[in-house]
Amino acid sequence: MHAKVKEIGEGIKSMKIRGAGKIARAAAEALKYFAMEYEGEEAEFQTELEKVSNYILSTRPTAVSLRNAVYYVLNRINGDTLDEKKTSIVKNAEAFISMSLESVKKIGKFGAERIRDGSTILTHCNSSAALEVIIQAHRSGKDIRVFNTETRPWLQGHITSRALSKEGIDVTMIVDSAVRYFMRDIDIVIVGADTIASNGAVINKVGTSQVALVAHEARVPFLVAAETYKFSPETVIGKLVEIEERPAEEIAEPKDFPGVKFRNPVFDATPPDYIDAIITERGIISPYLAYQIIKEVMQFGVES
Ligand code: RUB
Repeated sequence: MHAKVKEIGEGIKSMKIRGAGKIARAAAEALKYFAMEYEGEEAEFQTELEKVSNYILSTRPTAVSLRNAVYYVLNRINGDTLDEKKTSIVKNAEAFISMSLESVKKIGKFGAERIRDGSTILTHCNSSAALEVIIQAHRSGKDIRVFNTETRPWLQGHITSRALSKEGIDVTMIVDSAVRYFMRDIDIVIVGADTIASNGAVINKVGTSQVALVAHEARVPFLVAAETYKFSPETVIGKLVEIEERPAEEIAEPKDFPGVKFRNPVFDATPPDYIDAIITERGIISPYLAYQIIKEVMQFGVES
């Protein structure tokens, strides 16, 4: 396997590179490096490209952004000669990466409009898109406070707390199970997404659906910040979103608990009924418009 591709693949598997947007951009970058540095035979290029793509696709199962990034690059390859194809892959990968980064900025801009001055925001896990909304609201001069969950077992909440504190935002970290206790102090919840299904269900870090349920009970608006490449064309053709289950060791040391079984699903699905809006780079939409987004933006560009 190509060294840089392997490094990126291992980075995604080990979660050194994590978050649906970052893994999508890393996937595009892996294909770019492969194309740039390919020195093999022209006749073997296609087979090698497929191997590399399949390897990248196998790194993590839940975030559709990873697959959408790979198909974005592959479906737009043009040219007849090897050099033309290689150049086209590099161009496509770069176009995906800049589109992705611009989308996050736009989401931040649109989402920040929804944050009222004086608000207390709750977020779960570590989402660059959700953070961008919060940070842009703060930078526009709004006086905000944030509560963020520590996010067991991987503690992505630590990354969130540090990032917000570095921005000078008033941030309080709480344990995941304290969400209902604090919901009375929260004005708005903002989270990210790994995948949005055609029925508008949002798949995000495990615990998101509990946060949504509690917000729904307390009538606190629940918003999702997600680029449109997190919408899943695969779900239109009947595929279910695979929920990644990670090793028990992330929860505790199993040998210290003889006879105890562990389960560690790391994502869950929040039904659209609990979601007030999804902030995309194309605007703020109802979760029930998911099918429309998939149809227009993704053009069902799925390899089935
Ligand atoms: C990360 C997670 C994030 C989404 C969105 O899970 O659930 O909320 O990926 O993130 P993990 P972003 O840590 O297991 O990858 O907005 O940065 O794409």
